[in-house]
Order: sequence, then structure tokens, then C-alpha cells
Amino acid sequence: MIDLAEAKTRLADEGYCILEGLLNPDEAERLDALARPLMPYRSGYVKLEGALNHIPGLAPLCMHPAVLEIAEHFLGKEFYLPNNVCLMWCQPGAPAGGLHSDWPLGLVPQPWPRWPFLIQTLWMLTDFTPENGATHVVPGSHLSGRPPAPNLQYSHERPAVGTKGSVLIWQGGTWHANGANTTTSQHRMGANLGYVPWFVHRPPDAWPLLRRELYEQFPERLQQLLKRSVEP
Ligand SMILES: O=C(O)CCC(=O)C(=O)O
Repeated sequence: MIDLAEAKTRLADEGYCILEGLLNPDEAERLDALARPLMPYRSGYVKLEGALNHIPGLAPLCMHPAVLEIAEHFLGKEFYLPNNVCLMWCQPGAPAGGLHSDWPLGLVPQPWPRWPFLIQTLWMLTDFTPENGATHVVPGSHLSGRPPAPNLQYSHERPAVGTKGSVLIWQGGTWHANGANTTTSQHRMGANLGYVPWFVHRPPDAWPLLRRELYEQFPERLQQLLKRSVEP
């Protein structure tokens, strides 16, 4: 059973948490198999924005009750999805990314406030292991009120590992990056969704808008979450 109280405490204190087994592993595998052929490159670390337009089966991830409860706890009653699922594929041999905090904090004067502007989720469509490029996080870094110093190593940086079907959740201020995929054959696929409070608006043209005809078929709760990110 998932202990949401514990997850909220971890997210508040350490800046991240992992919820195990939210999605059936077979469904995670199915979504991974749909995702791979869509990706624009066959090597390295590759992203695809607007993936819900191509894989409507990602919709349940966007409105999973456990994730929405956590988002509401940190963001308040009214929050939105500014993008519509970014696939993040870390292929064998891909190098580690650089540690960073997430949009929109780059626009906010430092020191950043303690309350989050973004709750990020990364659904593990494959296992996330230290070898295949599991996201690295720096626990507690969201409390620093600033981004990481360039090119510094942080000794408490650690990989956020989990089995397929789990979800990694972090505060936008938590320093993080994809790990290096040091394997020759193990792929790592994640599906990323970020939730923002009502007062944060997506930058115009930043990410593909959701196709209107798909939006019309989604449940009302998902329509509410996506209403600022749908085609006119
Ligand atoms: O793919 C990952 O593990 C990290 C993703 C990331 O850095 C981000 O979403 O900002």
C-alpha cells in the first residue's frame, strides 16, 4: 500500500519521493513499446514533447489520484498541466545530464521561495537503475533557494531507482539530472508531467498543445488539468 503521508513528508524534506507500483508493469511495457518508434533519434538521450497527442493511453498517468493528491497538497486546489507528457529516453551509452532546477524558477529572483512553482513527475516505463540512467537527485537541494553551482560534484547526489510502473516525484527546485546509461543494452524510458499552480502560466509556444479532438474525449478532471494547454 502507498503511504501518501510519508511521500508528502519526503517531498517536503528531501525534495523528492518515489511511489512504487502505481502502474501495472505490463501497461508500463506497453506504453514503452508505443513510445520508442516515435522518438526522433536512435541514440543518446532523447526527448519527445507533446506525447499525449500520439499516445492517448498516457492519459491515466496524468490524473492518477495519488499524484493529484500530492500535487494539490503542494500547489493548492487549482493546478494545471502546462505540457502534455514529455517522453525521456536514456539509451545505452547516453551521457549524464547536467544538474539543474526546473522552469519557471530560472525566471524567479533568488533566493527562491520555499513553496514550489512546479511538481514534477517521471513515470518509469522501464526499470530505473543506477546503470541505465536513473534520474539523479540531490536530496534537500530544494531548500537552498538557488540552482546548483556549475561543474560542482555533490557527494549526496543519488540515483532515484525504481521498478517499471513507479513514479518519481520532485519539487521543481530540487537539483536533478538524468544519470549516464553505462550499459550496452538496457534502455530507460520515462514519461514526464509537470503540475503548476494557477498563477504559473505556460510560456506561449513552449510545448505542443493537446489536439482538441482528443481533449474532447477526455474525462472532465483531465480536461480541467489541460485546459490551458489545448488547441483553441
Ligand atoms: O530524464 C531524466 O532523468 C531527467 C529529466 C530532467 O532533467 C527534467 O525533466 O528536467
